[in-house]
Amino acid sequence: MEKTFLMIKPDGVGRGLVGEIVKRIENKGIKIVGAKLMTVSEDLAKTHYGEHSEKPFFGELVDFITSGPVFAMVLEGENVVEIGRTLVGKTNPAESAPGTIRGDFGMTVGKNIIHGSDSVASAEKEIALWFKQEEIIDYNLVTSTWVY
Ligand code: RTP
Ligand code: MG
Repeated sequence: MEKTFLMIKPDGVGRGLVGEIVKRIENKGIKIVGAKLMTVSEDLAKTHYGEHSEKPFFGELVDFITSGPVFAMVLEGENVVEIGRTLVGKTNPAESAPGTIRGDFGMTVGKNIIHGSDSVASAEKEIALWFKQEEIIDYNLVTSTWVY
């Protein structure tokens, strides 16, 4: 089954939005198979956002993501990478539709509440970077019967 990586950024955790965001994920029918509150080292931040290392905002992005705890999650479900990005909304909250997490809670691109893997390949890389194998739990979610 497809997996993706979502991470509530320090602004989302600091504003007390973890429960609201987890509720949206559960309500959608997505299975949470890994979750942890954690601080992010500079190394981890730089590796995670490596594709942006030449961008002018890279330093700010690394400072931001290491500035407080994040809530990291591995999610599982059919087509969950694309569905996860749809729940998250567009990169810039100004372009994110109401009903999406960034559309409902974000104001600026620099503090946009949550990260979501942008492809199956990125999801695989990011899950391996952020989670140990034993932190990902295989179990049955009863509601799956009614979702698929
Ligand atoms: P993310 O990786 O965090 O899920 O965001 P994304 O795919 O929607 O957007 P991406 O292009 O990967 O950008 C990564 C993060 O960099 C920050 N950013 N700042 N100041 C700027 O113009 C700018 N552009 C991007 C955002 O916080 C974005 O989430
Ligand atoms: Mg991205």
